[in-house]
Amino acid sequence: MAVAGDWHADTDYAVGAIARAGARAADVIVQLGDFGYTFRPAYLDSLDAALAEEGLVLGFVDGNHEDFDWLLQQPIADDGLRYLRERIVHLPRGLRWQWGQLRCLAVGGACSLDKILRTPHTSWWSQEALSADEVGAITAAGGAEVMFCHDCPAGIAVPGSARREAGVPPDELRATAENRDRLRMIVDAVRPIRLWHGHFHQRYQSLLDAGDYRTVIDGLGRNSDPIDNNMVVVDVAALGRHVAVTPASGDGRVNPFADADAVTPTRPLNRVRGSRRRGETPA
Ligand SMILES: [Mn+2]
Repeated sequence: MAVAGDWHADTDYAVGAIARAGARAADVIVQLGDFGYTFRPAYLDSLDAALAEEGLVLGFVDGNHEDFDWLLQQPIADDGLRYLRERIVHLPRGLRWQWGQLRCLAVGGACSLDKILRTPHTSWWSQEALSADEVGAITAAGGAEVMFCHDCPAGIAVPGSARREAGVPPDELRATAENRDRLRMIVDAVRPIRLWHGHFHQRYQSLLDAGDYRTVIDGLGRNSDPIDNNMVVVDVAALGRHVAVTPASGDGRVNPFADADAVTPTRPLNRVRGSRRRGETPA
């Protein structure tokens, strides 16, 4: 699968990303929100045509910059998806599905830091934030191995936060923190091994070590970033073997050299076991 960060309704960038996902032999694209903004028909049509060209389907979680008044009016089909086009589906908050052995969960939403500059129902929508009801329903529905989100759960220091939050009114910082707290409550209940998110427009990877579970967190960049910062292509079958979630041998420390998946040695190392290919590469 290809996983892509924010596109902000940027047709050229999104079409380029879809072509890149096709060239990388991805079978499906999961986009992490700030996908459509006002969902212009021309944007959706262009992406649908590009997806058809590559034989791909795209599912997106909602971000914060989406016209929720329109999006949430679109019907949900029997399979739980909102079909905006033949090959473009919205993954509603709390949607669960299974790919191979992996149980997957979509949790969109985040709070806008620039709300003060925006107009309700025109460029800002209150439905952007996770509600307590949504948190309750999702946490009650059990575990999953993989989560696709727009926001990042509390407890992770996303690079660039100080710059991003400079000058933001305290009320909005509080709302932002509350949404991240709510997402963390979901993560504590779901205990995924991997979580991808957008929203912060930063490509980075971090480990959420909650003591009794660990989650590898991947943040992805935005449109206008180099494509490798916006999109990664991941071998779904190899997801459970990430070096940071695979129990390390012996003392329990995470040591890349203790796992043959993590390195391609130029000369034999006595701990290399077999020749498994590392399952994940940058886009
Ligand atoms: Mn964004």
